[in-house]
Amino acid sequence: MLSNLKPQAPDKILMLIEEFKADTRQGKIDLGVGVYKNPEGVTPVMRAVKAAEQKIWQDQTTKAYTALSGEAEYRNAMTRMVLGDAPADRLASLASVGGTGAIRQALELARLANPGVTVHVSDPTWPNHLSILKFMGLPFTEYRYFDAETRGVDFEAMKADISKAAKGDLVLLHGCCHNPTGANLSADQWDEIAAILEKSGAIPFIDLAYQGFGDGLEQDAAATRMIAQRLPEVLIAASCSKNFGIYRERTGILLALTENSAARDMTQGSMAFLNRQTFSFPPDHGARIVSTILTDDALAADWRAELEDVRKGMLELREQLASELRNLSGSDRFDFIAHHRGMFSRLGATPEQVQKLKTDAAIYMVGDSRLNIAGLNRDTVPVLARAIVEAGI
Ligand code: PLP
Ligand code: TYF
Repeated sequence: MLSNLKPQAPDKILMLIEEFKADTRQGKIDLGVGVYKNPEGVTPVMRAVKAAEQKIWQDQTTKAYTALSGEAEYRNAMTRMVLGDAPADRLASLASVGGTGAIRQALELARLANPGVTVHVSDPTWPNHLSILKFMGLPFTEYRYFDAETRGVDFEAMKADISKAAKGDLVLLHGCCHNPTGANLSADQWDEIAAILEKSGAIPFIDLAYQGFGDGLEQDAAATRMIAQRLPEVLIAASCSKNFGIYRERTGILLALTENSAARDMTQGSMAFLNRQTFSFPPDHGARIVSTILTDDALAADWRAELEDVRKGMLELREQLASELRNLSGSDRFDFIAHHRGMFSRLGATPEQVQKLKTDAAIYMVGDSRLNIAGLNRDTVPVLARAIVEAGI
């Protein structure tokens, strides 16, 4: 049986990690996988996470099973973090295996409710969105998003394509910090998207993997909250991997806003069922870290302060890189780097130019010219800027 298996396409972002490790050159720079790194190149355990783990270690008296949907304390705390004052009578929630697990369960839920569901995704989007959709055999279509000229959003094209989504289709939107481009909608543009969805009856499915990495914890949730207020049905897949720095704990949540409380109860039951079919109880440790932090004023304040430092550090690097490139190139054509938000910016370089950066300068970024801003520090920004100009980008 197993000899019938065929090779699966590898994950190009994860392959870069191995390629980078194998490079023996001094001063090599890793701008590949989307993991936050401090100026020393370390992905730290956040202070509040350490403190929460200590508290859990001291206070926890059992490791018995929790609940299929995850602990209520975690789900309530995350609901508050993502949605603020959520319409609780319409809200179902499910602890998931990372943000990816929430995406998968959201798609499973949509398919359960509507077996022919079509999903609209941005062009480009996070490659795992596409690979999960293909694996599940769900029909999907891409809406135009990135303007290769300005490196911003091609909003007119996006609106035209999203207007084609039919009632009951899912429209997958990045809630903030678009991956891989770094280009995001303004608040007014979000309003226009909400109006289009209100009109068509297509259902927003928001992937929120970088809350707190863009304009701030509250600001990054603003679009999601506005959509949740306005649309009758909304799916939200949120990840705690980045903003709590607990990548390997696999902590995420699926939030589903339903039309009424009867639909909420049915949805909640279906979501618990989906967990049971997949892995039974969701992982608890990361979720408990998050709820311990969010329900303790001092820990929450310390976590928010550290997250703000992380966010501001990335913004400073953006400003520095844009300014170096302005000086070196004698033009403002790289200013988009300062306007982008989150960990990533898509440079708009050709695959050959990306390869040249790797070969000539030992600078690693994803083949589509996505770079991880957090892979830089004050000293490596000028190195990158020079290499970008030398590669003719
Ligand atoms: N969605 C996007 C756009 C992402 O970039 C990520 C990545 O890390 C995720 C979802 C899910 O992350 P995780 O499953 O590690 O929580
Ligand atoms: O886009 C990224 O780099 C992050 C991390 O299969 C990631 O989202 C990349 C690939 C993958 C899982 C996570």
